[in-house]
Amino acid sequence: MPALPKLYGDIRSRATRCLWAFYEMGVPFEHVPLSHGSGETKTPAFLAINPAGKTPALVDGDLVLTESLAINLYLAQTYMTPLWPRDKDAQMHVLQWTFWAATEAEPPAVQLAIHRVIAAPEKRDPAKAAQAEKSLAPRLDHLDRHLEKSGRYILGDRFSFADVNVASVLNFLRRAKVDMTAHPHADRWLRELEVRPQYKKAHGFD
Ligand SMILES: N[C@@H](CCC(=O)N[C@@H](CS)C(=O)NCC(=O)O)C(=O)O
Repeated sequence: MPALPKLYGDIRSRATRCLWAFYEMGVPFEHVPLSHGSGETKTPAFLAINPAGKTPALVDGDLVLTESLAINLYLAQTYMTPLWPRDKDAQMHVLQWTFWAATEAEPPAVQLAIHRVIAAPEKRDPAKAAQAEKSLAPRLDHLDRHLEKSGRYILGDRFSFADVNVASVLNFLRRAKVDMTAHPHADRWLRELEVRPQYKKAHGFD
């Protein structure tokens, strides 16, 4: 029997993005919950998998893959889930929104998360948090306007990897106390995704 795909990274890391993807697809996998804060990602054994010493990493047969959102795109295409559309244009829209998440949304989102949620209180810089929130606002406007038109999900009626990848980057907004009243469609969409059982399982909330 072929080995199961192996995902490295614990639930306090971006591995949650890939855990969520696995649970949504219902594909069996092996979870190796390495903790990035404890030196476990800097051992020779793990550095042989990801020389950058970061999680998540995926090993599937001969393939070794890093970058959380790329892992999700690989899973989507390899395991032929309904979350990966068959239509080429829709597939390109999943890529478009995934790149948007990585390049437009994630840099300010991570700054905001660090300075409002993740760092020890004495290490948080309120000015940096405010700057990140300001930078995020037009991006949230863009997503909000899109969701106003598209409807329930990013691709319209169908839940897809566009939703998983974008929401994975923005899912801490409520914890960071971002005021979402100017972004009601994005707010509604995030709240709906966060109550999915697969989302809760990936984040250890179940
Ligand atoms: N762009 C990468 C970021 C990976 C990353 O920074 N992972 C963090 C955990 S969320 C990590 O392993 N940090 C350990 C370190 O930087 O040494 C991805 O999306 O996978």
